[in-house]
Amino acid sequence: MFGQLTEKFQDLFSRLKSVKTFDEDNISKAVKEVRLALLDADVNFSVASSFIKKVKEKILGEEVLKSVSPGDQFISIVHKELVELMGSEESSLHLSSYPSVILLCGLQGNGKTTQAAKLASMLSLEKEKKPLLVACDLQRPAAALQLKTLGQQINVEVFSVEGEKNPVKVAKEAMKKAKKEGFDVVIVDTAGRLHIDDELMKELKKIKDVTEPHEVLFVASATTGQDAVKTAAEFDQKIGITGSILTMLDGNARAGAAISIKEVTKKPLKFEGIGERVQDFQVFNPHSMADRILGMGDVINLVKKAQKHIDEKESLEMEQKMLKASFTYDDYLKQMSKIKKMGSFKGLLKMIPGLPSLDQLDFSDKEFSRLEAMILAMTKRERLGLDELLPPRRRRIARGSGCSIDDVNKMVKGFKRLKQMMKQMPKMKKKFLKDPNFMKQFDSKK
Ligand SMILES: Nc1nc2c(ncn2[C@@H]2O[C@H](COP(=O)(O)OP(=O)(O)OP(=O)(O)O)[C@@H](O)[C@H]2O)c(=O)[nH]1
Ligand SMILES: [Mg+2]
Repeated sequence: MFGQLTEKFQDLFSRLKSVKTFDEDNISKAVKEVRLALLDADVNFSVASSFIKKVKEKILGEEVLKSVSPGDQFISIVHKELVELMGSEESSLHLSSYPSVILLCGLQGNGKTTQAAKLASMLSLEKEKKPLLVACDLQRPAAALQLKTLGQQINVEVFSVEGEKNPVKVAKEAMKKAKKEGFDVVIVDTAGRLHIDDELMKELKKIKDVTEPHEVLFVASATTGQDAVKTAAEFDQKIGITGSILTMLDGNARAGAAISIKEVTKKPLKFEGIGERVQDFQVFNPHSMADRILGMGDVINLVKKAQKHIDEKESLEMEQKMLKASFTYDDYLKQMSKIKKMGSFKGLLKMIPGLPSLDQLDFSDKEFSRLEAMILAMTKRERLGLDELLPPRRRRIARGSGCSIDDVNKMVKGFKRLKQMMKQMPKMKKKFLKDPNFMKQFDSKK
């Protein structure tokens, strides 16, 4: 995600592994590297300076723990400080009276209209709210149509007034409609400009006055780094924002905005856009962001994604099975079918860098049918792992499922790998925090 910055951190961390003790000199050098890496990633200058000052103070003030190496302590302090800088915890939406209003603002092309739809979709699917999308961008003739198309996709009503030139009037009408028809949340999409101008600000202020929003979210593109942060601060001064949404994190993103926007505006980052599709949207989590910046993968969002598809009771049962090492072929089939529903398994695993290449576990519909046929061709005892799958049994399974012996061997291998990987999952992140090279050992086992 943050390419170069993450590489620089990883490089520094692996060099710090060999440091036996910290002294003023090597701490200063390490901290200087962090500072340069942050500035290169377009982090606000004063944010970067005060960040490294804090890191240095913490390292010098930290009790020397015998059990933890200096390098590990350094990584853990940088991680902790990054999390704190980005707000420590997830920040929820303040939605109170009915209807609650969310006003989206920001410069042109940063993703306001798309995030309006993403937010509406999240609120209706996950929070069971009834949102109304409002087209207050009357600058671009196609803007209302864009919102309507998105609304149709997600089954959310879009309010617009054909031929109306004044967005304030549209906003007023929308509020009337929302109150009358019992909408829970009103999400107002507004016009963007290339640069901040007075006219835009006046218009936004008026829309804000008539809608009295609970949330005014500034939509910033992560590709613009510090510029986005400066613009956010100006919007905050002139309009008053309650938080930000960071978009385009899937592309050539720079970490600058993610790291500094909260510190500069003193308003939390609430959501992040990670792609063009409506579902490419998630709550901003400072821990997950710090993990991604430092190259520790995105275990938090991986688990969240998985949980959306696997109900809690089932996942708890599965976890207990893992702990007891009683994971069976039946469970394997169940898991594979869930994983399949989650989308590309490979894509999900990419969130955890350094994880073994699990190409064998990435499968097409046809491969999944074969897997199902093979497991169904096994006896009950075999599926429970009570009978070892020796060659004669494997040949029988191959015949019974119409697959080759090679397929059966691959299936058994895949099962064993998943079983082992799942057992290690909770430990992985902990280990990784201590040793960035930890994951590399798996690569060599390919
Ligand atoms: N890759 C990527 N593209 C995104 C994301 N969010 C939005 N887009 C795309 O970015 C382009 C601009 O998004 P819009 O939502 O139209 O931006 P806007 O701020 O409403 O633009 P204006 O109305 O012109 O001010 C569209 O092509 C979106 O599909 C994201 O998180 N990642
Ligand atoms: Mg728009």
